[in-house]
Amino acid sequence: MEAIAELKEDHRDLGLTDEQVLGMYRTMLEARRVDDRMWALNRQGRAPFVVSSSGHEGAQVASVLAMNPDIDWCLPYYRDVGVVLGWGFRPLDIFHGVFSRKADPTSGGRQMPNHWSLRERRMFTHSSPIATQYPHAAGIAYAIQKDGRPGVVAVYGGEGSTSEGDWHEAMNFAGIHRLPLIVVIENNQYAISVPVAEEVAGQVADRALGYGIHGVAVDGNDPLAMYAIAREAIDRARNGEGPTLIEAKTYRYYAHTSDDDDKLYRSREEVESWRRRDPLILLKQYLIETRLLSETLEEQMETEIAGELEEAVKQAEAAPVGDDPLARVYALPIFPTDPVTSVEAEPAGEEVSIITAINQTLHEVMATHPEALIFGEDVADPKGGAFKATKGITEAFGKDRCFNTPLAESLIIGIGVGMAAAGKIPIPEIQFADFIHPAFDQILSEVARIHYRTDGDWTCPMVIRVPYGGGIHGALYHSQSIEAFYAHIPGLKVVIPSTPADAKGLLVSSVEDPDPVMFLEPKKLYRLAKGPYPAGDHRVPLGRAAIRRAGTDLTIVAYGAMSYFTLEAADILSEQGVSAEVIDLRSIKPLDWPTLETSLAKTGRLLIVHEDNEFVGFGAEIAAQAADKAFELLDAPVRRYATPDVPTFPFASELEAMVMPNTAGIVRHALALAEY
Ligand SMILES: Cc1ncc(C[n+]2csc(CCOP(=O)(O)OP(=O)(O)O)c2C)c(N)n1
Repeated sequence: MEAIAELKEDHRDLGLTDEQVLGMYRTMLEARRVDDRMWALNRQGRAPFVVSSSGHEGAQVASVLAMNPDIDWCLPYYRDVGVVLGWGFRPLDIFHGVFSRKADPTSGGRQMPNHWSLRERRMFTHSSPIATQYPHAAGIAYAIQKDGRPGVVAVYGGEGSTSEGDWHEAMNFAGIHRLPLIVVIENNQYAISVPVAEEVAGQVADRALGYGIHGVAVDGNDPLAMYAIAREAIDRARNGEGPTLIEAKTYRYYAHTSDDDDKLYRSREEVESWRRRDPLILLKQYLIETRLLSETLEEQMETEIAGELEEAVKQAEAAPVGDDPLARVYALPIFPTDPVTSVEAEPAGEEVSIITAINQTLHEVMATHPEALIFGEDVADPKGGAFKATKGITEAFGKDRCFNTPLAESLIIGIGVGMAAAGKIPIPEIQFADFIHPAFDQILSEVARIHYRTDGDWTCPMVIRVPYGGGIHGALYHSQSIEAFYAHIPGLKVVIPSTPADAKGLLVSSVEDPDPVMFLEPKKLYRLAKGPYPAGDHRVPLGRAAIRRAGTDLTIVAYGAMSYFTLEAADILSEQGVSAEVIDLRSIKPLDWPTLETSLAKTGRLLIVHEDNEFVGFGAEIAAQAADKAFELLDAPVRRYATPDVPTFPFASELEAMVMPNTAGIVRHALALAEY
């Protein structure tokens, strides 16, 4: 049997008092007992799912001890019982999560256990997809660094998470900006069953080199060595010397979760050999040798903890569950009720294009909202964006408030999440809708769900500007429509302007909205659609459609570029004796159903036009609602005119014209429907 290795450091040399090192031991012991208790509850059938932490306590508690929970930020991952106890969680808080009770400060019972968050202590919420937390941490670190706020950010994860793109993108960004960030990787040798050798070539800590940041590997089972390294890293971050990657080599003693059988992939001998290096035993040995821990004191700690856990379990198990799973999807739910019944009057203003309107509005928003930040690929001056939407903003507001990001869409959205957590209003630009897909996980799993999954504790205000759509000879990868993907996601609002005035009004409303908004810009109209730019205060409420033209024979619903072409078509239709009412949705989520229904009551016929593919396009939702809610108002079938089931769009303009909906096609479909 191997001898128990001794700890290499002396706590006094590290500036730790006797009380601090004893306190560290107590928190580690508490973490171990919490974990034991969770497993016991699981085996008794009282806790449905348990994530294990035993073995990691040294790395966890020691790193937190080196931080200041009164000013710093913490992003733990699911294995971090020791981190959250060190940060201020009570065992009761943890058990409220284990029993998924309303009082669970993390999510009110909405997330699985161990997905902690504590807003008043700057512990940011995390989810289950591995590695999404790293860009969040980088975004928080960026916000506090540029504001000159005190504090550093610590983010935690396993070695498996260092294989994910989000990890690499965040490390890259942290290195570029020398962020006050500590990335603690708890390398427990396995990502579920996959050994580290199949996950990483070489050593995790060495990966830091490629990002120009400091990287260090440490024995994570030696709490004093871990403390020393964490202390150094935090001092470095506080002194403006940039981020550190700490690889804490450790081991988990139990299976990955209560659903895992680790006997399939680890020998008992291997587990035993690591148990001989148990951080709890190592520190206990040290405390006995330094005469800080007596048998009596240890017994006293064990008894105290046992009593506390007994009480916590009793209280948590008896606590009520949440009662409204439909609530708090949005910070500001919008349910349109008053129908628009007349054509919207054009506001007064200088005639501009949509792209100019967006640019001017961004200037105004940056001036009126000092917390607004603009970032993305090529957005900074001198280029000012691929389409010039952000031209002049870096010059006017500085490179901290309008800056280029690396070419990494998931990072762009992920840092936005962190910035929003730190009180900013992020306005990221995705250069083309076609390239937003790498960010889908950040938008779906993070941006859209943060409010719901924290039971309303955190919000994620963000305006994601995305040029989209065809008709610009952009081929398959510069023409896509993406609104249906995002309209499908609870927690998001989705708006699409088609006039310069709406571009301003919707953008201002989106920036002021506490929820995340997808702001989709029909790039075909950027320079084609011209109209007045209302000076001063101008808002278009989210969830309010516009009637662009009144009519009696049929209702044509469109948005984006198709609103523009539908108006052209309506002129032609009127020459042919057909009176079309044209509704420009502007918001597709929330959807202004009352305005549609009121129009249908008048016309009895509905044609939906969009340039996205017809199959499962947004028109399918409108058609379904019409069938469901307005069946008696209809005199004809609901018809859709959209792109057939082909990737949008071929490069050859002749081919593009054959598939993309256009004015003549709208006229054709409208005539057929009017004659039905
Ligand atoms: C993106 C994603 N892929 C797969 C999973 C399923 N999964 C959950 S934990 C895990 C292993 C994580 O390993 P590591 O990062 O080393 O952390 P550890 O659990 O070992 O502490 C996997 C594959 C997930 N949650 N998210």
